[in-house]
Amino acid sequence: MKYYVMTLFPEMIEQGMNTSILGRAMESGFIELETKNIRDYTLNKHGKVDDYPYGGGAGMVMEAEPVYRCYEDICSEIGRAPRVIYLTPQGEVFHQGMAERLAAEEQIVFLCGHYEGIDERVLEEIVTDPVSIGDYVLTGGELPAMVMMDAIARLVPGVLSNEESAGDESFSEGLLEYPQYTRPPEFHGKKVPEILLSGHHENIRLWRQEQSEIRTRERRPDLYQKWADGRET
Ligand code: 6GU
Repeated sequence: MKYYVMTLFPEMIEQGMNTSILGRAMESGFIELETKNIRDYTLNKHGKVDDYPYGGGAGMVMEAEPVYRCYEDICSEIGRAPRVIYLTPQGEVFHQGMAERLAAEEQIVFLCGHYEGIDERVLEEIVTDPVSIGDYVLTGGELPAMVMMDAIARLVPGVLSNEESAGDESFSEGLLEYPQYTRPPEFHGKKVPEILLSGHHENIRLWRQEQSEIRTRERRPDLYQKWADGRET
């Protein structure tokens, strides 16, 4: 998987992606990352990337030309028109199923906006998927791009070890994950559920399944309903 990120803050992306499991995945070559500084694609000598909005109003709008030239550079590197994800609160809300589909792509281009957004005309030409990460407003698309890259990377074969593996977790079956415990057997007077110490694998499996269902019903009734509906059909 190769990620391209078009941004005015490439250091932010590179800093954020170099640690932990993602850093390791990049070192071992399962994930590649190339950031493109949109400012490098301006034609004016001051590197100006934004201007006042037509029609007035607060803030600045990112100009179409540098974004388009940046996009063309990436296209010529890849040799075809790639999938371009524009991070915007106006996009479809990101979810696990989307991460699973995107994990099958060879390259993904992320376009991060700032200020009051990007000139609509270039978005119309290059964006294939506008995506939001939830119903709240952030200052730019960099954090959302990193959220998506993290969620997608861990589904790319080789990125997680068997131990870290992506089977038993929240959402893999449409339910939240069951509670986990480690030593000591008692903490602040609270004991680890007896069944987990029993060594009876089938009973443990059933208990965890039940805990997942209870937890999902209580915390995410919307997910629970979907799961319950899917189980019937
Ligand atoms: Cl993708 N961008 C911004 N700026 N804010 C957001 C978002 C994206 N998703 C949720 N809030």
